Amino acid sequence: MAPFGTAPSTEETAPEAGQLTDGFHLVIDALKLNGITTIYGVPGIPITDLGRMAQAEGMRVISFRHEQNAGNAAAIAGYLTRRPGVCLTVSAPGFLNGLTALAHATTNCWPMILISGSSEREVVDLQQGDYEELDQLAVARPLCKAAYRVLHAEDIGIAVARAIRAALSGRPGGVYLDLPAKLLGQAIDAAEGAASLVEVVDPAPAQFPAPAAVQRALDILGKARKPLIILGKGAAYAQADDLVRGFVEKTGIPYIAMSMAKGLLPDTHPQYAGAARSLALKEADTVMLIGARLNWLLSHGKGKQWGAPGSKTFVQIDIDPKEMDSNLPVAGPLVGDIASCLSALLDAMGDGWARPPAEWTEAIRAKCEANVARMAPRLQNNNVPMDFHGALGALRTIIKERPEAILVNEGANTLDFARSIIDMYRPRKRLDVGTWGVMGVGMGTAIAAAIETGQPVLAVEGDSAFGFSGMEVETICRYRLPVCVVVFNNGGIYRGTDVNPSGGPDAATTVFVPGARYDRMMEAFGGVGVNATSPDELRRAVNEAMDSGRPTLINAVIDPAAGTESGRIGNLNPQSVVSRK
Ligand code: ADP
Ligand code: TZD
Ligand code: MG
Repeated sequence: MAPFGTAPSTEETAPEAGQLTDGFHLVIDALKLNGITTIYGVPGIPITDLGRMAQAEGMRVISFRHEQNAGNAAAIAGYLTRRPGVCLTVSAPGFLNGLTALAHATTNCWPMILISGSSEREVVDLQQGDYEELDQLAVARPLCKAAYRVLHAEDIGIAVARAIRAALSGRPGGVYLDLPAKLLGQAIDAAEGAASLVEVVDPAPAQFPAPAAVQRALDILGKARKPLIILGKGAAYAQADDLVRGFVEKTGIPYIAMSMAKGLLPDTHPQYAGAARSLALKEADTVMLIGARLNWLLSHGKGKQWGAPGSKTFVQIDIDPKEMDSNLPVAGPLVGDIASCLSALLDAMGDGWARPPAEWTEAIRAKCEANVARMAPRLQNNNVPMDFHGALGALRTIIKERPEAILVNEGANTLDFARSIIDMYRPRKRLDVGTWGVMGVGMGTAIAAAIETGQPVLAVEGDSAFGFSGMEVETICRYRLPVCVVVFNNGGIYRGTDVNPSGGPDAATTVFVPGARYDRMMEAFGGVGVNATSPDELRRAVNEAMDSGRPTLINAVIDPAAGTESGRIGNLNPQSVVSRK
């Protein structure tokens, strides 16, 4: 893929005098000129022909069964490629279906552009009741980084350029682009149209931290007796993998990785403190956040798991200056992009950097080894029905043997157990529910991962989580994608054992049809379906799927009683104070 600013101009010869172009073609040309070659979406009025023409013009147009899944695909495509993922939808309901994903992308700091067709302004503003009428621009605005509408064909070039720059610059995020139906059919002189296109130059410019900020951060780290680094998905997004490794190794500081930062350095790295997370968070005196926010996923830096209040000094690298002091004071703020900040730190460190006291690093090492040894036998169990440890023990080996594969993961117990059990070995290979913990990202994420990377995908899905986007197994089959979905079927949300407390005939609120056979959904569309009841069967079926590259869904039968309420975040459930008999 050509970097921005170097994309070759379209090879077509210059338009002749009198030749026309239109809004449809200008949108396609503007995207292509900026290296955007894939669109995820759902067709319909007024953008059906836009999709057809984009395909005719050589773009990859992936049609989904629901816009939310197309949007989730675009969101993760942005994360994986550092180029905005594009989702294309119809007006009002299609737009709203895509909007959840746009908000999700913005929350996760991923570049994405939602392009929706819309009704004419004249009708919308007078509320005259058009087909699928909605003031989409107003609705989108609070949910994304920027929202633009284009009314004239000659403005399409600049609008697409603005959308790309808004999505990628500074803290990345979602952008909405509103294209009224009439715009697409507007004709203008082809030469004028070609001249109106804009190739964005350097949309995510390097942002260097001030030397004084670099020195301040190093002074703090140099004084630390028990330092800890936390790598977040911002660091994975930055694609500064060598610098991250170089910095971590040169400092000698133990590190933990947030969920999607796992594998940025291999989880088997000697400085990885993942298996000693509790000890490391509690005991550390200095914590350096690299592309990670001190949000709920880190309990805001507060509470028992963080040791005594005020016991930590924070250093933080983030591209967004407002992120500093968001939850606790940051003594060493480093505002800039991760690559620039880390190279500045490495330069300023020189050769004489003193590694942290061995007492600290040894204590963490010992704790990791003890915890790993304690867990090992549980991961080898071959129980029937399977528990989470037995099933995930099998998948853990598969990812170890196939480190290039992409792991998609959602659910509650299925998510929490997989995150801690499955080691990752390469950057950006673990894709999950992100900052909001959204159920339903699974199939869109798996599809975009396969399309954007060409690597095999293993999607490990809770049965509830899978249900949110399950119809996209047809999309997986239609595009013949190398995706193996494993549904952890425990018959419900958290567990499959709840009963209706009223004693009435309705099912309990958290359970599904017992003994469901999700594998048959895949067979309905020509894919491979397997029912696996033991870790051995599961291992065999996944290996076969990964070897063949055929779309596969494995229904992994999990003990309905094996899970816990809300997985690891049960403490976030509010407690009722009323007890009624
Ligand atoms: P995690 O969930 O893994 O803890 P978050 O999504 O909370 O990660 O945090 C990611 C952070 O990374 C955001 O605050 C974002 O501003 C920041 N970020 C994203 N890209 C870059 C970059 N290129 N350089 C520096 N910071 C970045
Ligand atoms: N809706 C959305 C969009 N996101 C959510 N996170 C939820 C609802 C609530 N929710 C969770 O937080 S996890 C979960 C839901 C519905 C499903 C858990 O069940 P599962 O996983 O089958 O996917 P386990 O393995 O049974 O715990
Ligand atoms: Mg379940």
